[in-house]
Amino acid sequence: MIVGDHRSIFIPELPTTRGHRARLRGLRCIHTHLNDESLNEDDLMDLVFLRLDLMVALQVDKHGGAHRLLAAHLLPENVNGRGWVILDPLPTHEHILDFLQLVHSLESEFARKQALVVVKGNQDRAILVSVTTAPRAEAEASMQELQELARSSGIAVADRIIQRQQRINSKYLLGRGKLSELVLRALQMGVDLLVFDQDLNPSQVRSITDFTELRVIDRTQLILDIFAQRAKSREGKIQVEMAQLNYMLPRLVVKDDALSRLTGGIGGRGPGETKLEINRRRVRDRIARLEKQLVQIRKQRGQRRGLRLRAGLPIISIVGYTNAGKSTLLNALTDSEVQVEDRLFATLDPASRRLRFPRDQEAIITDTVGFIRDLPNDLMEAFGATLEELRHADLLLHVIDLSNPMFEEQMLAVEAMLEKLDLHFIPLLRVFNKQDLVMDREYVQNMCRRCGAMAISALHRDTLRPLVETMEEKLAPWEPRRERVSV
Ligand SMILES: Nc1nc2c(ncn2[C@@H]2O[C@H](COP(=O)(O)OP(=O)(O)OP(=O)(O)O)[C@@H](O)[C@H]2O)c(=O)[nH]1
Ligand SMILES: [Mg+2]
Repeated sequence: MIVGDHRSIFIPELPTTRGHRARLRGLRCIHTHLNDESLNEDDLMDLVFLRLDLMVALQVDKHGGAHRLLAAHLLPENVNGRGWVILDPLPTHEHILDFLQLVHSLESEFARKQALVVVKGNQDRAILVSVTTAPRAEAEASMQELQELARSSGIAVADRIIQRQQRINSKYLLGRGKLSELVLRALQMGVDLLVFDQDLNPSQVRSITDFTELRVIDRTQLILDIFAQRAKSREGKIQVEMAQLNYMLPRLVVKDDALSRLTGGIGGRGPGETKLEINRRRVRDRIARLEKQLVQIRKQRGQRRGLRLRAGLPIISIVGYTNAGKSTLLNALTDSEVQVEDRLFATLDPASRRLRFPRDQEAIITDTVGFIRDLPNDLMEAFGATLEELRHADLLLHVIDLSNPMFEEQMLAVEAMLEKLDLHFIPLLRVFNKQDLVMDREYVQNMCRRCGAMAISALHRDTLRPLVETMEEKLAPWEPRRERVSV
């Protein structure tokens, strides 16, 4: 029971009686309207944002008696572009609506519609959202990649929404109207997670979580989540946790419950073992502790690398966009069985193998973590050390997935990143992979000529011979550098 004044009432945080964020809340709001006013915009917004079972306004006459009842409820499916319906006004003295029956049938209709989104087990389901000023084609391509990222992290994608805007508001990413449509869509699809293609700043997160209980994450958090799931080595795990904490730190000003949703991430997985009620100081302490451990681990790795370098062999590093086929190529070249998967960031921990060339020359060949466009800065720093290994390479094999429509963008993104890492002085060989998926031979040859690349198919070893020969040629004048021997 809430008492307000003649203009408004203040609705506090409400309990969720039916226990799930993707269901109606189990509460009706019944309130009075003076001046014969009908259900207004605010009433309908409350209906949506609070997921009420029913919004009822009682019109009160000048003697204080209720005489008409106005009611609205949500719909499992939009009708004429609207996700709610206002029932015909009812005189209060009449025997009215069987509310329980109404909400019961509504709920089962919602459940039926939600079941249309196919999920495995208790997989998270999400709506992907892009709010962007980019041209449609670019926004679509980026959305496609976001979908791949979601799939790789084990999220079922219920819907994708691209909202193109003239200008992005740095405070509110979406207006209240748009946001209410999104929240309703989420309810209709049984979704309680929104994944944004754009990185959200703290006030944008708040402008959404202030209105809805949906969990909200952005592309960076999604990438971090994939890394968290896939990191196997101790070093990898520490690096990911550090990146997550660093990402979270400036966002800790967000109000508490929004925070727990923000940091709750996907499926309630927080960063590492860390509890959700962490405060900033504890986060900083934790980061400091992890940094110390990292230094320790890297010292040991430095020694290992020393051993390998002393073997006096040239080093070839395979680099490239994630899912380009780097690990597959390493396997094919060296007869190994490094894990290969059709998902983004299958490889996190670099693997090294020996490679013997036909003319008896030998080399060390290493697989690396995949690159991605706009790699989150926190991760970039965290993985800087892994990529540090690349500094010792004598040759970079840049593997590019020629069958991906965005291959040129991906190629340039990787090479820009190499430049940022100051690695552009190392000889680089562009390799167009997955040529078997490109039907047009002439196109392949043209592209090779244009980009100075060699076409292969890592799945078909017979296509690798020219590549192996070229690699050997490029390494032919190789001699151990003095610093190597002295490591
Ligand atoms: N058709 C075809 N598929 C390929 C080829 N090379 C790799 N693939 C497939 O592409 C997918 C990704 O291969 P990976 O070797 O895991 O790619 P990666 O570059 O190591 O990826 P990350 O480690 O995730 O960055 C797998 O499903 C491979 O089977 C190829 O030449 N042709
Ligand atoms: Mg790999």
